[in-house]
Amino acid sequence: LREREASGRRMGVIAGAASRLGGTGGRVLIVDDHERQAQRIAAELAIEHRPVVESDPDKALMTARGPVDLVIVNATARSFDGLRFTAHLRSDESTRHLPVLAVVDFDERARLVKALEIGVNDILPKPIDPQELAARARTQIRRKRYTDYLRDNLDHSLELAVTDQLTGLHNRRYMVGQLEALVKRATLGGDPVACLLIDIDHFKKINDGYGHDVGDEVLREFAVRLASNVRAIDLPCRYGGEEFVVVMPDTRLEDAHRIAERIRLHVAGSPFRVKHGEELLTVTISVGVSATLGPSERPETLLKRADEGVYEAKASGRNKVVA
Ligand code: GH3
Ligand code: MG
Ligand code: MG
Ligand code: MG
Repeated sequence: LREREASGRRMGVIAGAASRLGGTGGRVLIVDDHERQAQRIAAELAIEHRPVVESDPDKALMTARGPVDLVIVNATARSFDGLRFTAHLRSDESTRHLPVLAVVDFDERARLVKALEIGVNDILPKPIDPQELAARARTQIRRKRYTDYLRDNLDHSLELAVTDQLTGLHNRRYMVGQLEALVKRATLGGDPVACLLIDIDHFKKINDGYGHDVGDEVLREFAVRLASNVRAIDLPCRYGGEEFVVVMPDTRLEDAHRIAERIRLHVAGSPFRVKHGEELLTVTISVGVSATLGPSERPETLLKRADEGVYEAKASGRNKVVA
């Protein structure tokens, strides 16, 4: 008990030290049923990190799903198999990236090799040397921070690559990729794909009359109305400028036509509020609709027929849907 009180006091001092270090400290989960060894590791790590000890592997797996930066597991625990525990960590999506240090006796070569094979990031040989523990833990946490940073950046870049920045809809590149896959599937005997091409009527007049910023506001408001009037499976995208495409999987021409009509009415039916509500603008759209016809269909031909629909809608007075 005295030992625990001492380490508790030490942790209190240390928590302050860790925060002064400006976040170089990490949360370390120590999975060990050997209490004395676990407390010794925890006390050493508390100088720099926030350690937590768990002797039950099931509880440890739950804890590992939370904010943890490093797992230290006793590979020769008595009441559970530390390597099986590591394999569990590796098989769970939310914990598979966690660095793992395995505490193992250096003489136990077979166990050591098994630990490395199972994918522990490093070995912590017994008897545990405090400085070695600190160095190995720090290295793993630093590496994790870096890979987390790279992963976040990659996610962000991937998101940017498929999103239209003005409206938040999918961009043209993403749309083309999805359309290619869906049309291919349709031509191989799969479900039909439909496509809407939407062009805002006299958009140039909005820009000329109210300014480019108001034009942008209209595009954003249109994107909101568009997204709220298609189904969850549909892909509303900004095709470029004031043109939009909706790719509709598993959809027949008649159904696409009906949805296009609903969008048209929802746009023309109530004016757009722009300039913080000061100005009300009536906006209309012309829509061309197409759907896959047969085995020779290509994404380009599908888009071309939708474009011909738009042309016809414009020629016959705008604010129309032509299939
Ligand atoms: P129509 O009814 O025949 O489609 O006429 P329109 O004026 O809509 O068509 P046009 O293609 O002549 O003009 C489209 C305009 O959209 C021209 C371009 O400056 C403007 N535009 C393109 N991208 C943007 C944008 O991101 N923001 C704004 N505000 N305007 C844009
Ligand atoms: Mg246009
Ligand atoms: Mg035009
Ligand atoms: Mg236009």
